[in-house]
Amino acid sequence: MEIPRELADALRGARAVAALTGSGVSAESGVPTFRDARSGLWERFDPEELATPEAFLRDPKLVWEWYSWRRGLVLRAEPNPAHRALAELERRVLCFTLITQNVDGLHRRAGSGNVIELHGNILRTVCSAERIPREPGGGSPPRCPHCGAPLRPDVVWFGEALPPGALEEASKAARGCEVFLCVGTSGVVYPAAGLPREAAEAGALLVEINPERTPVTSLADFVLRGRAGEALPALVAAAFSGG
Ligand code: BV8
Repeated sequence: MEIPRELADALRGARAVAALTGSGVSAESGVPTFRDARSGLWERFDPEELATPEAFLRDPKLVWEWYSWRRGLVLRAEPNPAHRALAELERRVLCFTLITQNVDGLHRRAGSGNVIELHGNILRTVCSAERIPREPGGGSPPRCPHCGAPLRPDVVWFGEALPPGALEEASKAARGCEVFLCVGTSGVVYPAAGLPREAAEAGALLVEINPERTPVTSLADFVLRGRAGEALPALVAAAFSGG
């Protein structure tokens, strides 16, 4: 993939860089994107319906099993070149912040350190009554050993607040960076989807990496129209290896 020289030079010269990732970054690891997480027996369910407190209250077993299916996919997945390129970028840039909407933990497994998980992590389980981490036992869903309430995945559902401080930290990184990469997200879920505009309005160079157009496209200074697993390694090579 051809990387504009101006973009490569800007990335190499940046003191602070931030990246917002969505499930498109994990697509090449075999983890279905959020809005595609309805394949197979989950075909007839709408992820936006299942990822809600109401769905869990109505049918905890169904929601728990959907997450167990997704957790299984994540545990079998490996970080792909997109995740690894972002971990490399963190090693190359003085101040790098990775803001992810993904709940699969693949950025940390690829070696990224400064990761803000805006929507939690599917591999952690909490008591649904206290939101305190608990080890899942058997059953579907398993019960909290202390209060008996059903356990739930430690993710942010629609209508729920983001983890305390996460959005403030992400917003600070967006406003303080010179280059903001928006990778593999449809840009429709707020408040995360507001970060690219916030970065651009604060003067950052905004780059979108996505095979498709999104609401971010019209704001972007550069658009790399392709897969993250191809574009990100090409971008890092062009900026830091003279590639
Ligand atoms: C909140 C965790 C308030 C769970 C998720 C009306 C207008 C505006 C906002 C709202 C509204 N009504 C309600 C809201 C708020 C709502 C919202 O934004 N709704 C949307 C749908 C309109 N937001 C919330 O509810 C948030 N909370 O506002 O709280 C509050 C405050 C105080 C106190 C109480 C309450 C919480 C939102 C978090 C929801 N949880 N996930 C789980 O995963 O099960 S969001 C979910 O969507 C995932 O985390 C996912 O990351 C996120 C965004 O989706 P994407 O990652 O972008 O994935 P998607 O499939 O959409 O797109 C994939 C993209 O990848 C595509 O563009 C594709 O082209 C691209 N792609 C594919 N392959 C590749 C690729 N790109 C690169 N390379 C590839 N190979």
